[in-house]
Amino acid sequence: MAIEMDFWFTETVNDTVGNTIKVKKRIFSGHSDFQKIEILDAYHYGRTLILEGSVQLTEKDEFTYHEMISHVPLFTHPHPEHVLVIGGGDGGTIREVMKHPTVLRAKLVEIDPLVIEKSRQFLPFVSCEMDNPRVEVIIQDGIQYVKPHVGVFDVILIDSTDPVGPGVVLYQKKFFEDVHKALKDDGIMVAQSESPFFDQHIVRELYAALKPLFPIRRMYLAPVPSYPSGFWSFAFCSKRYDPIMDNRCEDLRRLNLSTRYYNEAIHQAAFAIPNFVQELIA
Ligand code: AG3
Repeated sequence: MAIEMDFWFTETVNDTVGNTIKVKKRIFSGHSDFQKIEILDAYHYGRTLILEGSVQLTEKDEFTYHEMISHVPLFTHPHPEHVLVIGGGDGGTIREVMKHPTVLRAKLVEIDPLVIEKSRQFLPFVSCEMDNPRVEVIIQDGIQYVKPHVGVFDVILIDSTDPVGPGVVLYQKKFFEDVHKALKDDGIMVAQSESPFFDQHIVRELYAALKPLFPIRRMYLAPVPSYPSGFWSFAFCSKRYDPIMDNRCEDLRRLNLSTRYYNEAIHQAAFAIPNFVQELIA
């Protein structure tokens, strides 16, 4: 008789800390040209996507991350039409972008085709809008993709992994210069910016790199329980519009979007930053 062993997955956060979840079933495990990809079915979190040992999303809590990376900039820009998502091959960010009727065209540029393929196959709750006719999925290195573009996007969302493996270059100054150039004169960029508890050097360096480029820079926060510390940050960078003064909350009320985390009060409150985090980004 086979012995059922308990199966726990641990994300190694650092040398002395880990995040552990109990797994019901392994759905997929494989290596692409870029990284190790795992999809697990966990008891508490449901379907879980893991890249290079780091949890990228879970069925249970992906909504906070994907709603916040998308709606905060899209409800700040007065009329976002052309949106670029770099990374995010699972489709969760694009799903939220598609809730905006002003968006005519959204491009999803993901370097790893296997992430897209497996998300379509096993994570329909995030990949569900990839076939929307307003979405164009492009398999390419985001760095190379943005380079030739000048002044074409209203909003660019950087839905990257941690700065390891293929994600490293997405934190470098040269890349942000190219992103800045690819935006229109009133464009907005948001980049996921890691945990202010665990990734302090990354947060510090990232915000320092953004400083000379964008006149308006603000950090905002959201809880993502399955990520290290459960306390996640995003870098809001803008050429003209301020997320607190210029938001379109009337439209949010009018559109009656189905969001589970994001709302008018959260839009404002997310920009309240604790003192120890302010020190990191000063
Ligand atoms: N991208 C950011 C995930 C960072 C998680 N880090 C970690 N677990 N150490 C998420 C992509 C979802 N579309």
